Amino acid sequence: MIVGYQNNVLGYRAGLLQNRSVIKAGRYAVLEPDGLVRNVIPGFENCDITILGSPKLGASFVDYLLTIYPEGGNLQGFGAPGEETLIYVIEGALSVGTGEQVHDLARGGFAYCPPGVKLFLHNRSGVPARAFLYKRRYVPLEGTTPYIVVGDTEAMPWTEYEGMKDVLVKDFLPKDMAFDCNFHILCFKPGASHGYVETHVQEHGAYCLSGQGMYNLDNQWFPVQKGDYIFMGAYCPQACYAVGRDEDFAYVYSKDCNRDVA
Ligand code: UGY
Ligand code: MN
Repeated sequence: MIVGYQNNVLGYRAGLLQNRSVIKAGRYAVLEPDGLVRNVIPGFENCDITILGSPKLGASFVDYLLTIYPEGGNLQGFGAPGEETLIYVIEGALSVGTGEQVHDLARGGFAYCPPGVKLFLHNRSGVPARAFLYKRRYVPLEGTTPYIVVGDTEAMPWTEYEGMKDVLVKDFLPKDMAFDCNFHILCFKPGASHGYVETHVQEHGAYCLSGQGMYNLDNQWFPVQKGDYIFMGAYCPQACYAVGRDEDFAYVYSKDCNRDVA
């Protein structure tokens, strides 16, 4: 009886000590919010900050998830020499400095800083804010210079993604060869899907903003939902469809672009 009882307790614990996160380093990863831990990163004060995608996973970039408490942020400036950075506000409001200029960003707002321009973050709103942060070593292109871009994705119109009426996209950065990456929001109406399984050299780090979907990564299917992070490495086959009737499945993601492979 006692052994049986212990087995039940162990079985119960094993059931609890399990989540949906999957790691295939270099290929793909799904990180669900349960199990994410706080990291301590120089320069960030009064924040919960978690490193998501990183070179340790096979990414050429680093993605972070941030909760910035009142008066918290990064007042020293983020972005080492040669690095580009981008912040996207998921929830709440943030004062964001791009070098000398300060912008008040609300949900959906973003700021891109090219190398040499530091990104300053300060939550002056009195309530916590949540944000998705990115950095990557910029790949220069002779004759071009990337520049600061600040925008509001909530005010941007949707456009059809690859001619599909039920898959919509917003692009953050201008079409300009100076940029070696871009950010997008991709939105799948209930039941909508990619038109084919993409297989490409570019990498993605994606944060799910709403809804639920099934994601094909390297020809295995995974359930994903709002709050999950997905890393897709170079050449990782990828496609998804939205699940549910009421809510769109949408994610914000990065994609390298406009450069040859060294
Ligand atoms: O832009 C893209 O490559 C995008 N459609 N990929 C993706 O959603 N997995
Ligand atoms: Mn893709």
